[in-house]
Amino acid sequence: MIRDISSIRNIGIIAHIDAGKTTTTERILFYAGEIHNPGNVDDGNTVTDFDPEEAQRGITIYSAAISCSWRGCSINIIDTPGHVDFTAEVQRSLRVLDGGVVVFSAVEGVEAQSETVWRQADGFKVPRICFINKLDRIGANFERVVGQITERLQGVPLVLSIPIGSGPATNSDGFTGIVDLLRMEAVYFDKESKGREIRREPIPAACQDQADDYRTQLIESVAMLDEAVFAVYDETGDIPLADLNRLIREGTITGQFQPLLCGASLDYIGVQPILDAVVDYLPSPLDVPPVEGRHPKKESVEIRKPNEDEPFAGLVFKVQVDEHSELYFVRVYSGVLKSRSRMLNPRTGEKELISQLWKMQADSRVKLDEAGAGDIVGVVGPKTSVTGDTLCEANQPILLESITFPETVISMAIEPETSADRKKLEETLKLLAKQDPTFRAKISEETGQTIVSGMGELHLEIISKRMERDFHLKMRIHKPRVTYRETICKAVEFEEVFERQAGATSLYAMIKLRAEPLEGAQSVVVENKMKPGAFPAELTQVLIQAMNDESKSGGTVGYPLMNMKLQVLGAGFREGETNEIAVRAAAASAVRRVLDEAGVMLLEPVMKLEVVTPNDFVGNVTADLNSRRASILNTGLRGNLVVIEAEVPLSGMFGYSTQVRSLSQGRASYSMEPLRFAPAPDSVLKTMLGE
Ligand SMILES: Nc1nc2c(ncn2[C@@H]2O[C@H](COP(=O)(O)OP(=O)(O)OP(=O)(O)O)[C@@H](O)[C@H]2O)c(=O)[nH]1
Ligand SMILES: [Mg+2]
Repeated sequence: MIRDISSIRNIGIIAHIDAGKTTTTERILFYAGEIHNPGNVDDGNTVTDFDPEEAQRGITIYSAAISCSWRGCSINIIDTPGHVDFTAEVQRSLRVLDGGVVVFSAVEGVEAQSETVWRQADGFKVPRICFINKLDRIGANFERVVGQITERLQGVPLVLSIPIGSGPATNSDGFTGIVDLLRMEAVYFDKESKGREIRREPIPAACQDQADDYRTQLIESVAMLDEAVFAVYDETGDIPLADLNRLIREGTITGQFQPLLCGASLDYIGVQPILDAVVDYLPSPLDVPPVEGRHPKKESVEIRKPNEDEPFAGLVFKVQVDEHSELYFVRVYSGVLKSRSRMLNPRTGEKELISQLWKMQADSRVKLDEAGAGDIVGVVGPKTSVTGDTLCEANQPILLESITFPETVISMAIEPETSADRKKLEETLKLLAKQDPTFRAKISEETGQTIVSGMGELHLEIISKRMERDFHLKMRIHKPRVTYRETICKAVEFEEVFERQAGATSLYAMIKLRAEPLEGAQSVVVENKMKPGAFPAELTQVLIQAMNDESKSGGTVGYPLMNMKLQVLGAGFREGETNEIAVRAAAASAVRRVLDEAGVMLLEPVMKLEVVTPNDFVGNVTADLNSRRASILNTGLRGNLVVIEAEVPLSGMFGYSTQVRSLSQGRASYSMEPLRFAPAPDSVLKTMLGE
């Protein structure tokens, strides 16, 4: 079967919470003919928010990958969550996507999380189009949002449509349709057919001047991209539609601008133009650079082109788990993935069974025999792979860059109510961790309790609900707490000698070690600084591995170590006495000695916080923030609301959502994301050490 890779689009819908991603996705699936009755987030019946917890809360928690087709293109859409606790879902989606649709609310404009996802998309070099949604709401302001995209995001919006009216359609000047600046026509979406019937009419007089201005801007920005076209424009004052479309595509894919559309998805206005823009302007897998990785054994750079004749390489970007099944979402970068085959996971060295392949659609799955380069499919069969793993052909291995996830910032203790549930809890935690790379679980050595950690209060709440609902576990759940980190206070250098007599054999190993604080390192960096040949190669490997293992087991009060570097400067060897056991023992005591001699400091997660409030409540909000050890960085205006930007230790922010509502009669909103780890007040460590 020959597939046309140029007609594939892998796109993600990304935005701040509540901008309308899921609503827009639902409408897209409706127009693409995948569903007959579009659902609504508020009724809890949309395709992509299918999880009961999502339906009930009206928010997206898990990104969902769904396929549909439009004008001969096969589109894989990932609807992502906007809540900051689930940012990792966005991150891993962006990693495997070729293009994005960024949704903005016409009322709230560019919000904190819009900035985060925009920056992430910049990081992955994902070309994108913008959609200004909710133009039917009171307070909608199209031009303000276009301005914010330029100023706050340093974006270059290329406006392709402008709204006709603004605010509720019941007002005389309400939002009723859009002006298509490519064809210079007004476009209206018939309500009866839920927007399926489209009427094109002359531009209303009230919008004509504005439309002319935007059209001129559009033509000028596009004409700049091509000399020949610019000459035509210079002579005739216009550009033919075909040239316009070709150049918009080029400029979008190379990141020179972002086509911008507008509408109101809830009211079925302006959604088909998004689909057209996805097809016309966003890249196919052929338009993005070939994927790069390295040979798992040789360190050489390997490249795989999006071509079915290349060896197969794919990336697992999501694992969906329930009690009975595991579905692996794989982006195929090159070659062909066949069902009933075996593929190598180069990280573990194990071969994984590919027993079934599924195309995920709105309310069904279609079984496939194979999936080709450029596609996204669900795979059943693998057992040990995790998110971020590569799958490839065993005789032509490649290790793609994995996906890195932020450190957890909050944890809580849980205990099963009956001891019969203990084993089940262990299995459930394993499954959940497999699905969610920002979720961790471990048993506390002091109390024997299970400690789970994650990205925020909502994250942990959702996980405990899932354990009860899907896995039928009954648990006692303790209050969430901040997860601290430990680091060392100063640099130290010493020789650690391990010597032991065990019966007739004696063991010996010596390590010369230097440890120093290292700002900005997420974990402990271990470096081998020994001269080649100074110590046997296999034992050097054991030594470095043992250093890594030991530093993962935690610092003086048991929190993970970070921001430090360990350098092995030398090692002592005695024939017949220095073996693996001796080296490991020496490494373990050397790391403990580092902590003793350098002293440990406790680090706490500090969050970036943005509170948006009506002016009346600024005093309340600020006073409260000060009592939470916040430092306020900036106070500015966004429309008629005040935006307060601050940095604040997470430990003071539990229960903030309730508090901020009561301080502002429910009018203020906020968003918060992990920023960095910073030294915690001395008193916190003293309390932990019982001093
Ligand atoms: N008035 C109006 N409301 C809208 C529009 N689009 C979405 N909404 C409403 O906005 C709310 C949020 O919509 P969602 O589609 O869930 O937003 P989301 O971006 O998917 O939200 P998260 O996934 O939780 O980040 C819902 O109550 C929608 O009904 C629109 O065009 N106009
Ligand atoms: Mg959503």
